[in-house]
Amino acid sequence: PIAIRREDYAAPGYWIDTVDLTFDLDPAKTRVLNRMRLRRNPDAPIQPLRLDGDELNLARVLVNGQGASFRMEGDQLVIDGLPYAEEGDFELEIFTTCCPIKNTKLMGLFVSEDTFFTQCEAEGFRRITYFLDRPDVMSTYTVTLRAAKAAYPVLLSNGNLVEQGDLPEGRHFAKWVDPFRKPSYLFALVAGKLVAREQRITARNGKEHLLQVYVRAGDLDKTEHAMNSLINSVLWDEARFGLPLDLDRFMIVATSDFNMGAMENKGLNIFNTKYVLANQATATDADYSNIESVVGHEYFHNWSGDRVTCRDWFQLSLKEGLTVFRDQEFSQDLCADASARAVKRIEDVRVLRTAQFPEDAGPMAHPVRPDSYIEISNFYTVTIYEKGAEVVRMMQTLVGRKGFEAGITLYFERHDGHAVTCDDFAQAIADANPESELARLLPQFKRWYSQAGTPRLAAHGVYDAQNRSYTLSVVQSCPPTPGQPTKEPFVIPLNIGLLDANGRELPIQLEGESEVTRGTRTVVLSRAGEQLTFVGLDAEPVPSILRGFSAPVILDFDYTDAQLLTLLANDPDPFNRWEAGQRLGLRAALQGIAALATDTTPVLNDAYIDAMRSVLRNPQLDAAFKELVLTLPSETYIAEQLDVVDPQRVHLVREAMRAQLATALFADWEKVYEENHDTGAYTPDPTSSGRRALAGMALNFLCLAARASGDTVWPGKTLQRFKDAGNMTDRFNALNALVSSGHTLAAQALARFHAIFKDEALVIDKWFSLQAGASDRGGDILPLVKQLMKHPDFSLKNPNRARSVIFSYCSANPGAFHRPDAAGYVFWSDRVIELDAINPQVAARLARSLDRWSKLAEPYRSAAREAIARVAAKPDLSKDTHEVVTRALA
Ligand code: DPP
Ligand code: ZN
Repeated sequence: PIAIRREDYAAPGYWIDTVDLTFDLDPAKTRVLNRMRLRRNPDAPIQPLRLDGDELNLARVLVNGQGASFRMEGDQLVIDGLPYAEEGDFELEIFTTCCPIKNTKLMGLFVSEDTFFTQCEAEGFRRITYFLDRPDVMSTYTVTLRAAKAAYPVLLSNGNLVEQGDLPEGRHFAKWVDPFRKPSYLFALVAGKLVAREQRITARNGKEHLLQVYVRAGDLDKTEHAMNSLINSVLWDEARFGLPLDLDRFMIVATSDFNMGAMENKGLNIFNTKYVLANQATATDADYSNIESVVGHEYFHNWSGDRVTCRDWFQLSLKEGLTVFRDQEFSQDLCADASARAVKRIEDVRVLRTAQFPEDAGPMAHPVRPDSYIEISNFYTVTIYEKGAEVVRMMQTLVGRKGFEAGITLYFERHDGHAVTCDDFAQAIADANPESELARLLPQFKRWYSQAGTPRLAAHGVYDAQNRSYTLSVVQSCPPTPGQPTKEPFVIPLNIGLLDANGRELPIQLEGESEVTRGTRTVVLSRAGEQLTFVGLDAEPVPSILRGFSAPVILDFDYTDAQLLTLLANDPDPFNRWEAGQRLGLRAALQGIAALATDTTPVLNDAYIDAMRSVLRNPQLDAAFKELVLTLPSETYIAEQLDVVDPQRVHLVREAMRAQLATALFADWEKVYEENHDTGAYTPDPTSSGRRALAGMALNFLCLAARASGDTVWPGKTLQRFKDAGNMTDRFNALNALVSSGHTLAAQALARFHAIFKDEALVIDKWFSLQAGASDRGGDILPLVKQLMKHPDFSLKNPNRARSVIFSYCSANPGAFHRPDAAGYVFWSDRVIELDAINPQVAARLARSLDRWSKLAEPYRSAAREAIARVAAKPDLSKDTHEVVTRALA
């Protein structure tokens, strides 16, 4: 396979102005007639037309109605001797067939539960017809769908329905016209037996729109939350950024077979059922919150993605980073108070640090705007999405919220209807704010797009009693990443506050400044090393640095335990308050690991336990925030802080810490449970979901403590809770408490859970995932995972189901996966190879589980390498998996 390089970008030799597609839908043989009007791009060299195709059967090619001479070069259809520009545009007609029922890759046209769906991003349209399948070729689409009426009563495509009717032999048709020009990756069709929840809304500008959420019959009762999220999204984008819905009709359709979370096809978003279906009996609070984010995300793409798209796939973060930022802001703006907003921010940062930081430190590290790829599907990553969103967030910090809104307005004014670059975006934000630090430092700021790796800030403070000043030295660095041995300094907006020893916020005055400010100050770092001197200080302050996580960096500061306890108890910035607790927990874990603690050694000191008790008892803090503070850093996050990782040791120490928290705070957990477990009639709002989360955590610790003490009261109560729960969150938390404490009652609860929900695929995914992700005790999880794969409900072909078992084990359960006997790695390589033959995208994702193999201690390291090499040696590996494993071994 060859690498595609960003620097090789060239505009296409032809433009495709209109596309007229006619589908005769049949699962075994779908016929596709594609009539296009093309013209030469006068700005490109004269060249043959090369159309992309993949797994198509070609029947006919006509140019202006005449048979044309063409040839195949690999997967490309090449046509020479086409009319030149001066002869005007020309018509190209291509007739192909494909086989949707055999399409297990779920790219292009596929069948899921007797319904046709498409997925075209990034390069799936070429599996439907020959095309210039690249995002800078934008066309107007007319689509006619023809199918058997009884089997496929609903026929959908992008845009507006202009005609429909019956055909002979029980068939019918529908014709759709999308008024907006779009790249091929935004094309979609759906055909099958579906029902819709509908809602008409009037936007702020008075225009009426029809919103529809299509699902299978029987699932309509699970669409209310998705619909409400969609309505909120429409209203929010108009209110916050002045971006209205531009279509008469906006449709969401759910499918249970989907590689991604969802897809923003113009006017016809296709969703994984996981991000649509919810009612209180089947979905948890986390599901509700994810649905809100993903519905928002795909809707916001209508502007940041569809109206303005990417010139090439290297610019993917142009739409994804921006749209993640927008969905994060949306979810925060829906929060009723500052505490709920902070909780959302902490959750977002936690994802970044546990998933993106390791990516940035591993073999797949790439800049937010990559320079090359073999398979673009591998670059739908946390770097492009979450780090990309942080880059946008830093721009907002640098220009202010109003300035940022002006920048967004300018961006859409300039680029509406075009395929553009990350540079275009940054330029628009800067140009709308000519006096800002962003404008002043723009070329340097854009290193966030070009340099991979997580920057590190080493900060150190010195108090000068004589001058009543405090000098903070900050040195930034960034480690080498593949292909980038050295890095230049980044522009880093650093939010800082200072507290006195009693935890009160101090006024801030930098040396040489006349003004004194209160609260948080944003300082913009741009040099490798800088010194910040704060004056007017009667004693050494406790610095609260990187408030709100103002930049995606690692901050090293030699805090004393006492300083961290002060921040944990007092910092007015909730993010840093949480962070202080995480630092204390991490410190204890690292000490325990270095000291080779056993599972009965106390790892947490009294000060830490007391601080956690104070947090739990603090009436000023919300339950959701308490739950975050009391959650220890994950095994993955702890492992990232080590040069050499023994995953079993990390697991042992973290489990010991959990056991200690359970026992030492037993009385508090009882009280917390009593106070929080009754949240009344179910609503998924942040306050009541926070209380459910904290009650669930309490139950978990109570069952864990019971395991140590032999108490049977709390496990019994937990089982009862499991049976009586009025919503899935409480039910699942109770089940989880029994399973994760390894209690004998877990077995009957699991059996009951399966029996109740056997017809709810998304709930059965949870059932699988909980077991495959459970805490390992003596190597018991791998045999269980193998058993689960033999369960009649298991299927490797359904991505959600495969993820629920295999990914929950290989990617989300390090203590069970990294076995001294290497059996976890052997299992992994077998599954990667097996999946690769079915669905390369899912296989390549699984292949990423061993990204960090080179950090492992022996015997894990050699065994992991051997497993990767075994996959790499397999002939006929997909481009997707090949790229991941060869990079891992490089
Ligand atoms: N469907 C994916 C997303 O919305 C890719 N565009 O992020
Ligand atoms: Zn997206």
